[in-house]
Amino acid sequence: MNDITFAVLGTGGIGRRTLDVSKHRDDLVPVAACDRDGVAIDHDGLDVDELLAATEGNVASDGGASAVGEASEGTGVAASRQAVPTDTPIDDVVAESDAIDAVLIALPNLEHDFIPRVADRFVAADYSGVLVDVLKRSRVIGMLDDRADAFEDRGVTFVCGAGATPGFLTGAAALAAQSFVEVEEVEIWWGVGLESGYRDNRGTVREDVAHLDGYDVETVRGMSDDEIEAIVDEHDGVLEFHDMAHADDVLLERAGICDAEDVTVGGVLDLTSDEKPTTTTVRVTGTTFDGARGTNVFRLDDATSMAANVNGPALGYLKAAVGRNRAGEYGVFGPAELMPGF
Ligand code: IKT
Repeated sequence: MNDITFAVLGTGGIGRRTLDVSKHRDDLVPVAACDRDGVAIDHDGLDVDELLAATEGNVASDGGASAVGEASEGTGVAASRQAVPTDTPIDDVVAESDAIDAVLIALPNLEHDFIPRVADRFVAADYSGVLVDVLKRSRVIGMLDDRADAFEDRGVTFVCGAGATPGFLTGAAALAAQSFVEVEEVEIWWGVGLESGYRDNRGTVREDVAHLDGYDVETVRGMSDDEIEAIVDEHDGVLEFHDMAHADDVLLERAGICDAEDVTVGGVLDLTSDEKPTTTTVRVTGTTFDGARGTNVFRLDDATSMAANVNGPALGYLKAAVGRNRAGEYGVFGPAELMPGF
């Protein structure tokens, strides 16, 4: 495959880390990055080390799961010598998108339709390339499906939910299901250890706290850092989640693997240690053509970090989508329909 030029919208945990991880692949050329106050564009390839160093310490360092990074006023991307301050960062990238193969949308979904509306701006500018998001919530998938015709008309290949869950682990479930003619249950169970605690991982922790009983995205958005920290302290720094409303269920159903109601997502987040509090596993139970009932298990090594397990797959899905796009396949794809190719 020819080199892939890509842009990153947002330089929170995922934006920064995908830029960093992309340095390990010569065929991935980051050409644009932005946050709410600045944009850096270089079609020959950004100097990622300079960009990350210039912005270091300005954002929560959460290595993986959240697109949210809290840049202090005037100190984000614009601090890089490759960047300029701007009030219109996304439009600035859209204006250059003719020369960009893929765009990773690593922005918080501020309003529930924020990311679909970002996609609209690329479509309106006649962009024909790849868009990738790392969203967790199911309702956004439907909004993207509503836009499938527009994507197909323009030549856009959109991959939604391309992180770990949904993402890598959804894809693993789809693969593990291949032994079975009937899938009964898919259980995704993750473990993440982040000793640096809440203040360094605000985006990720907030996103997860919203899944605890009695909380949702809106209530958590209105909570102060002290309030979130109080919840973390109440749990002695170890939060356990069950039946998380992650889009793995609808993404597996749309790929024809099983019914959404047969999928559960849960896990443990330990903010007191870098060790995973539990091994990340995907268990797929089903029946084979010859009548055996079994459970196929996909397991991540405890040594692999959340940052590795979110950002490698995000770039892997981006590369796979560029392959599809170059082959003329457009529309909306989930992580159970493509094999990531980092
Ligand atoms: C996500 O970003 O996909 C969700 C986060 C879980 C990541 C799982 C990583 C597994 C591992 O590294 O073993 C969490 C729900 N915020």
